[in-house]
Amino acid sequence: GTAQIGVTGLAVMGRNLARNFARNGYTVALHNRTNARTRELVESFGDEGSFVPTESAEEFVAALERPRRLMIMVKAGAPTDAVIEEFAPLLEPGDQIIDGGNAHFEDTRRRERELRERGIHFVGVGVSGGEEGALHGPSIMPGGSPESYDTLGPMLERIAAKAPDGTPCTTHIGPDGAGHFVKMVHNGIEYADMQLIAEAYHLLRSVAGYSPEKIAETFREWNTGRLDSYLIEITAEVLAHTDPVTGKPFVDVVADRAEQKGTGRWTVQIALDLGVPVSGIAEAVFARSLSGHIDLREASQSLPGPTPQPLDEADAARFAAQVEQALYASKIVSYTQGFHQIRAGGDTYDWNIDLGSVAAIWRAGCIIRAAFLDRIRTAFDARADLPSLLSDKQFAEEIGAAQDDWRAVVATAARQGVPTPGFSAALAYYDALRARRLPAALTQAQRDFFGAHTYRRTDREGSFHTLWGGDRSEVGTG
Ligand code: NBP
Repeated sequence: GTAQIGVTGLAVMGRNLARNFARNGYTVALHNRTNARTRELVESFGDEGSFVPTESAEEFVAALERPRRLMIMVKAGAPTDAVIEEFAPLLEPGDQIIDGGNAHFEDTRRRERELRERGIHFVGVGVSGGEEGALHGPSIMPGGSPESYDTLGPMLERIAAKAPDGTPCTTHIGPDGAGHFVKMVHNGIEYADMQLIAEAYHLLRSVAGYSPEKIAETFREWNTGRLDSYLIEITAEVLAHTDPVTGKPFVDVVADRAEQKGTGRWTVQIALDLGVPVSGIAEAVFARSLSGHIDLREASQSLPGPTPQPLDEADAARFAAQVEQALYASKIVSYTQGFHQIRAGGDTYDWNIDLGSVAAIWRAGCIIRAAFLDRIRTAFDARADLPSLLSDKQFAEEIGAAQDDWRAVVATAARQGVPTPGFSAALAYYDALRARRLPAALTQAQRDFFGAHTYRRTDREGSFHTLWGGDRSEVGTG
């Protein structure tokens, strides 16, 4: 065969990735369970590059140059296993199966292990950027063996988005499931970013009394500063949009129930297993879940809240500026938590992930792309063992400068009855990390009281237990 890569699964993502490879000069073999999709692609876009359409698994495999690179872009889960089982027996040692779907990283670890025994490189690749990204340049997070990256990497670098400094938004993240793990956390951070933006909108609407158009203007302005990002940009576009049917602001005619596909939930589930406090991401997942509980919400409509206190124009403008500070500070916390999770995953699974490179490849192509990520890259590049993003001098200074306004916003939200779980959780995280002493001392003492779970002391080594049911003397077990 002559094709440098083959793509099977030609729905929106697979089709656009195949076109992206072809537009970059590669010969691309095409395959899809339903052959009509393959024919459609060639009819509509065949002149964009060199395609080899095929209609059977055998024909597809035969079209690939050796060692073969076969990319799967089908629905994650059972369909991915079915496709692997269909193709693996047709492959030879040294060939690569590349899974660009949204697989759970534990599935990727299992598949990599099983295929390694058969001599096949299984490369789990996180792809972010939606269908537009897939066509014009996504952010690509490949795992798998370093050998597989030697030949696949340059191809991914060609089709990936380019950061403002020109570097491709892809890098070898680490072995087996590392790429899908990092993609998962990317999506968790995306949930948190979106929740924080939603809270800022809610406050500007309910407390400052701004119209959606005025809020769109505010976001456009924020997008010229340190919050410059894709999500802020599209938020302004959504808020400025008028529903053509009713003539009302579009945001007012959309049902207020946020759905989810699962990567945010996975991030939180895995964070719980790893023992990493990702409270901002968790609140974002819970906020979507709460919005969907219509029955609960309807049953609660008559619960009392505070009397609204409208702001005059000058106070509203001052408040909006404070909301920008709160949003920025909370965003720093979300990324601090997300990168903590990536480090913890890397340590647990021996992936040796370079955090600066992760920030670097999120600068373009993906949904959370933002000017801010270049600063995160700089922070981790300067010090790979940075205990936390909050220990970076520049971020520490910025969050310190924002904290008065951040507190004022959270206090106003509480007083005015506007839910801000993201802002509030981020502030609580910040204050808990700052605290010299946490009430965890009391929690641990309680655990010793009812369960003899023992405690450590501040003044001596060892573990201790107080005879709570007896004379309350202390026994050392250290
Ligand atoms: P879908 O997730 O909707 O999957 C449709 C494709 O899967 C079709 O090609 C379909 O073939 C194939 N397929 C299914 Br379903 N079951 C199959 C089976 N048992 N055997 C063989 N093929 C099967 O497509 P998508 O939205 O293009 O997404 C592809 C992957 O990329 C997913 O894993 C998704 O999570 C991931 N992803 C999506 C985005 C995005 O923005 N949409 C972004 C990043 C990653 P058929 O044509 O014969 O039905």
